[in-house]
Amino acid sequence: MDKILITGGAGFIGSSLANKLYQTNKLVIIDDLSMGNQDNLPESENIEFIVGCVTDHNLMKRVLSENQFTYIYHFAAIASVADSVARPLETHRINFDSVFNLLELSKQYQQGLKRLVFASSAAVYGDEPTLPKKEESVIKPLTPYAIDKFAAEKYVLAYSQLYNVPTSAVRFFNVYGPKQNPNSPYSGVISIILDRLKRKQAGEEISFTMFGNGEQSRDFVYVEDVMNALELVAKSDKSLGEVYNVATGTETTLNELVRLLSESLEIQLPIDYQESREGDIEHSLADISKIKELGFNPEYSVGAGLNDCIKKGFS
Ligand code: UD2
Repeated sequence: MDKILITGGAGFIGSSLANKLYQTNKLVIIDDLSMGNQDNLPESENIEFIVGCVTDHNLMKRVLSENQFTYIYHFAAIASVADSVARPLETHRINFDSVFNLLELSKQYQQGLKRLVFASSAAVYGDEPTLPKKEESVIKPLTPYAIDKFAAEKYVLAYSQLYNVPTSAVRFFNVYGPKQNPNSPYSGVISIILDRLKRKQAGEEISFTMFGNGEQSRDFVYVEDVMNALELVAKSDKSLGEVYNVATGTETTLNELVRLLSESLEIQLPIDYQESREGDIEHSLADISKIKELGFNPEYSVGAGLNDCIKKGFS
């Protein structure tokens, strides 16, 4: 059995990966439960769950020096761009320093490591309007979140070149799926719409707040497809020292999302239109030809992914 470290493993993407891997691997999961939830994880003797923060050097040193991992997935982060603007220093400690520390500890202690995969973000492209985004498109990080993700990503890839720590990075676009926490105003928009629909169905007087006219679009990628992308990136020789967009290469407007969900559930969700959010990007779309070269082929259209969410979350 491989031993795998997942930081942020009680969060949305980390716990989805843990659920996929735990039956055939030994997992060590570190999460400070700031956004994650231990209930996202199954009870299993294959999972060692550590409540702690990736900024705790002593904890990380103990974990990295006492275990030999085959794969490391680093998802722990302040995941909200707005939060990073409010708390730049703390964001930097969590989203940058922890990565640097992990790289150093991996260099020192992880001689058998096959791959460290770092979760970066489409935020690194900023608001430069040319679409679709290729990995080598103009980078324009505009917020502490994006700056730290980009800097960390660069270090991650440089450690592969300079010190033979086997690394790869992924730039997630808008990932959605069951287990996504809808409780922050900066939660993923699909989790928020699903939450409002659920509450409306339960009889609550509730509306969805649309920031802008709903014609903004995103490249929404279903978490099941993200799991396949992560496996390909972690296991391919070609991906060593490389960064990949993780998306579907298709764009969907918010209006389209609301329409698809309302039709599937036969619920009319009242929309409360508000001013656009400051700094909101109008359109975001990935070019996924690079990850397709590894064999990636997204299986879920937005309609199929949303139906799967409904099946899993509305039972
Ligand atoms: C996503 C990522 C973010 C960062 C960014 C990079 C998520 C959850 N966030 O932010 O971490 O990587 O991409 O560009 O994936 N909206 C509403 N009503 C709501 C909530 C959102 O209208 O209640 C709008 C929002 O103004 C935006 C769109 O929905 O136009 C998508 O918002 P989001 O927060 O899901 O994701 P995004 O693209 O801002």
